[in-house]
Amino acid sequence: MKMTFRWYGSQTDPIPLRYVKQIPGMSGLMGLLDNKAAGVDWPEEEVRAYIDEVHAAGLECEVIESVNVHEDIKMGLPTRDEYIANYISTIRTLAKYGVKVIIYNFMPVFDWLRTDLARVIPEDGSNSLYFDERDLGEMGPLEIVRRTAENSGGFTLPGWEPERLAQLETTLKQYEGMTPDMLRVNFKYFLDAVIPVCEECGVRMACHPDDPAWPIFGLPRIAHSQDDFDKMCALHDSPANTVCLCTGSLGSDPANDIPSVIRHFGEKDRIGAMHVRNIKFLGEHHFREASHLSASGDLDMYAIMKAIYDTCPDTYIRPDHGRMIWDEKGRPGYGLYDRALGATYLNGLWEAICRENGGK
Ligand code: DNO
Repeated sequence: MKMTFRWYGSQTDPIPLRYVKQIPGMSGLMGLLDNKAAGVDWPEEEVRAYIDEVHAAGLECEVIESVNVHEDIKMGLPTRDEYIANYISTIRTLAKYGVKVIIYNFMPVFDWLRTDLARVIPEDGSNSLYFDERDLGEMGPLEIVRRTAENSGGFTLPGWEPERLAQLETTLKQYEGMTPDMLRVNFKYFLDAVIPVCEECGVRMACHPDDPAWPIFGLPRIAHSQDDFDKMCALHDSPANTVCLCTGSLGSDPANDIPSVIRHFGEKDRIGAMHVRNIKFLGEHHFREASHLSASGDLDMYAIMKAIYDTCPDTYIRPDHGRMIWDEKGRPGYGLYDRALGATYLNGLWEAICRENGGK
């Protein structure tokens, strides 16, 4: 297992890379260029500059996240070929600089969605990302976008590129009538184009689950259960077509038994990377994010780490969203302190599991 950390680049991430390096056991990053609109070809000089900076800090950069898929690809419009060509060019550039896994998603319009980015946890005064479907109904898509932008503290948020969301009304209309199976046909078209390139240059695509793990605003969603990911793997069967198994996104639906889903895809060698975090269920389609500790939420982090150990021990993982603690001001979900605590806790579980099983 390689422990990594998400970092947004020195332009917009207030966390210096040396702080990341100082977290015990941190091997490298799950990086991103957070100023790239979906569909653009990532310029080689920018990729090189980002990765050089990471290497100079003594960290690896073998995983890149949020190479976002243009809506025209998801909608299957004729213009998709141009965006797929850009995507392929970006894959080749990233591979050239040592990237082994690319994390992306195939969610129409919205990447992840919350109804509150800083809900206070009454027990200890910290705050975390929160979702209540009842609030969503009252707000509607335009209001939720407005609020999310307003409450982001001035930080860019992954998957919330202003260029894409500016088209929101039009895009939502274009998706009307699209069924999950129709979206899957477009997904296959994309995978058939990019996976052979990945095979050729030694990269694995890792698809992030829908977050939360059910359809929203009537949009089709096709990545929120084991069955969905089985279908995704079958669309283009290849070791380069993998899952980014995000425990918190899939785990927002209690019907997804996360350790068992990890075992299922780990045994088939279809886990490209893992995002590991815990959540606390508050009711039907209602949850908040918790500290990584099992006792703080409803996911069994020991069972999760044990499933990784047993079935995909060489995967990349990162602590996912943290709470805001100790009065830190930072990007919602991506402060330093709670993610560092999370990484340390997960490393502790890992050491214990290795020892119990005769390893180091
Ligand atoms: C949210 C993240 C996602 C994820 C993308 C990958 O915090 O986990 O933005 O990186 O869905 O495309």
